Amino acid sequence: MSQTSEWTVTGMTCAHCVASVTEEISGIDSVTDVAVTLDGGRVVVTSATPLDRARVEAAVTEAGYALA
Ligand SMILES: [Cu+2]
Repeated sequence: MSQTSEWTVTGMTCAHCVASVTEEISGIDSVTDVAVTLDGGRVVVTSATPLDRARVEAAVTEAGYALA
């Protein structure tokens, strides 16, 4: 059964930012879908198991952005 979690990412300004965040979060183990909305920085992540904030934060930081 998949889990959905919502996060807010700050610092994204264009489609390139969205692509970077999507790519990094997609690389987290168990993540099956990532939907990023540039306006507002809303990120909805679908994963096979619950995600730790720390793992999402690490991916977002790796992409060059910050988790609110
Ligand atoms: Cu950008």
